Amino acid sequence: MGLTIAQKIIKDHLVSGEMTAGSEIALKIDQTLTQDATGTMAYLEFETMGVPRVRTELSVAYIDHNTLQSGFENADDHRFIQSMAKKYGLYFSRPGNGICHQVHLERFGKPGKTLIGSDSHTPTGGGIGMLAMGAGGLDVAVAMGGGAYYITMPKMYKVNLTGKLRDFVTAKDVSLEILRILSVKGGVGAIIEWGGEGIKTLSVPERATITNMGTELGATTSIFPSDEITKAFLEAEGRGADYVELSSDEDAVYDKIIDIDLSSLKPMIACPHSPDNVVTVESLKGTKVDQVCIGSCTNSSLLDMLKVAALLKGKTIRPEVSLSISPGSKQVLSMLADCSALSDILASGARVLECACGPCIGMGFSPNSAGVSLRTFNRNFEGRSGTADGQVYLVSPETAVAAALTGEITDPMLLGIMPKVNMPDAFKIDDSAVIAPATIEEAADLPILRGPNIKPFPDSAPQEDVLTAPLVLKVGDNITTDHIMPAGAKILPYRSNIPHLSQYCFGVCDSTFPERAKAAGQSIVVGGNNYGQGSSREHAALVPLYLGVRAVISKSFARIHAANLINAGIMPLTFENPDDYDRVSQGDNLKIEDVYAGMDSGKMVLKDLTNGDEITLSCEFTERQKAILKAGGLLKYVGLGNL
Ligand code: MIC
Ligand code: SF4
Repeated sequence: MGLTIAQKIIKDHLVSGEMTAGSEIALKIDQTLTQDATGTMAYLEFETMGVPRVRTELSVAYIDHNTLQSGFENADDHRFIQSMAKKYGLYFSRPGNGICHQVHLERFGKPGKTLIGSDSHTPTGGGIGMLAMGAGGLDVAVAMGGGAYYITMPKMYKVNLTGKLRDFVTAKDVSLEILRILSVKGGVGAIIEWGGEGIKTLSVPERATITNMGTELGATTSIFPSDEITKAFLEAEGRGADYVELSSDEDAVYDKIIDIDLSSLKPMIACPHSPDNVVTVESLKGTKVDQVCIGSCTNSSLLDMLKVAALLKGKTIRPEVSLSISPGSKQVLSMLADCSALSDILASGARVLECACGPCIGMGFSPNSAGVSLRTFNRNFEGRSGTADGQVYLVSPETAVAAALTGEITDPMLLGIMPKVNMPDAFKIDDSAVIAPATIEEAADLPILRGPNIKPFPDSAPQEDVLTAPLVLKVGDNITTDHIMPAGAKILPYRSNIPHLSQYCFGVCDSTFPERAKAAGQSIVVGGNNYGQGSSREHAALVPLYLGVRAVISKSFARIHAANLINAGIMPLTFENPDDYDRVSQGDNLKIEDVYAGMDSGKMVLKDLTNGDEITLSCEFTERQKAILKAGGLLKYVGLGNL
């Protein structure tokens, strides 16, 4: 039987396990990346492992999220990460150099290699045929230390593209269309391979937009073949030597095949507050728009920005609309400045922000009260923009420009003729904002620079055989990590200060949760389907751990979050019968006996001491996961000699 692209890379990197969907596999990791919002914690964790230097082929520490420095905290964290990078053998991408995924694609990614990153949009690398996955900071720390990365062997899905996109219909619309078809949980447990004749019409930045947004499907990752288009991109980056050809076998077998005819697609838009709440742009025409943001790791490539500049050229945006543009990298910004594109953008009335995540993570540029904001980003979760009642819609750069020019949601096809924009034959290469690590000899004497905002991380306790605890919070379906541990400019500076962060935990759902959880000592949280979707932030597990949460019971979990809970020593359990979700109420006292036997049999009995009900729970822990939970989390497990 033939292999898919992902199966080929997995086979080449398999450390242990069977390549059958559903079994646990361990992979050798070639490259890692971190960003600053998850990086500080990841490097603190790495430090405790006592490994003198990273053991990957390449590890890069990016600063791109926490770039507003309204106090000492973020600046201190940047210095800490820079000092760690220098000492432990990592490349350091300075603030201003760009968004991790964009820069990694431009300068470091290699087809056929494995990459994990402490950011859920790491699958962007799949645009050049990498097996690139988002992971919790602790998993990235272990990989930096030379340990394997453990995942469940995914199912294989294939999307076959035919035809060619019409002008004003873009890769972003392809992403929104697949979200409309599959929903935010449609990719859980799967790797999505993109193929068919239609992919020959998509450039690397367009492919990367698609693999980036595969994260919103809940997929383990997404991947394109590495072909002549990949080769041309790498050559234009001066990295032709990194090219290897990669394709699936003709007789590769897929668990699901979806066909999309690119020529039939229309401009699409995701409505508040979920990326799969997708309709055509046309159907919302006339909706007034207050703000437009262009950028993020989804749509900030040179190609995107050149198209935006060409559409804005000679025009001015509506007075009632505020437009921000964040180029994805220094390379992009500098090339925009070298041609007249940057002047065209500025002349239109846009505000050019730095090359960073910015508004995407609520790091500035929050919309006005109840403001309608059209963004070329990948997430529109409630409150994420920093304005609690902000109404965020996700669109392509073309649709974003149409709204900025007209003041309302407008089908970009009405803009007339799409100016021709070409990818350059050669990108401008200037790696001066990437700082190389010290040599092993120099490294020994280098200090680590720690600011006062860095507090010890929470101590986890081994799971005991009996758990008795109140149900302190019951939430519904599709709870995101932005619900569990909100981000934004005010909170993000405390990513290395869990006690401070804890007061905001579940703030979007119930601001009284932290106090209640603390008072309970230890507690249980109950959720619906797809609990923990969205980001890779391990803070969504570490902060509940700090507040005493010992188990989360849900109808189903998102992949990275379930792993983060186990890494933190918290049990993710599911209702065997999803309808049993209705049989427990917030405030009930719950008890699980024989936890260890349950871990072995895959079933536990939940007793509701308040209403007398007994409910069967499922858990499918691997031997390693059981050992991690019994040790009190991954850090302790690693401390027992299990790197
Ligand atoms: C996001 O887009 O939600 C983030 C911010 O990039 C996160 C990481 C984080 O919370 O620091 C992600 O996607 O993993
Ligand atoms: Fe940054 Fe937004 Fe991309 Fe997350 S989704 S990495 S916050 S640009």
